[in-house]
Amino acid sequence: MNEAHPGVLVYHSNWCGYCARARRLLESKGVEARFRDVDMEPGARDEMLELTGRRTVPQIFVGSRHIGGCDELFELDQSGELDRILQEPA
Ligand SMILES: N[C@@H](CCC(=O)N[C@@H](CS)C(=O)NCC(=O)O)C(=O)O
Repeated sequence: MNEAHPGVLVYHSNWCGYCARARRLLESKGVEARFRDVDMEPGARDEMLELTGRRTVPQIFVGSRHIGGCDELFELDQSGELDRILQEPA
């Protein structure tokens, strides 16, 4: 992904298997995501809850679009939609 495409932001925690799975999928696509650790970064968990209404990690954003968690990321990938979203102009 380059500067012309939307940035990817992942709220995550280090001990979370779903987070690792989501991260591997994004890495396999060459996506350089930013990560916010909800356990280590003050305010990150509250921020995630406020933005998504959800308490589980990961929560994934492509630009301002809330993708959801790991399962939703994989569903989007299987339908081919994820690649399209990642290619949208920023
Ligand atoms: N179906 C969700 C599962 C996510 C999930 O269960 N995450 C765990 C950590 S691996 C979690 O946040 N647990 C805390 C909680 O349930 O409050 C996804 O695909 O993202």
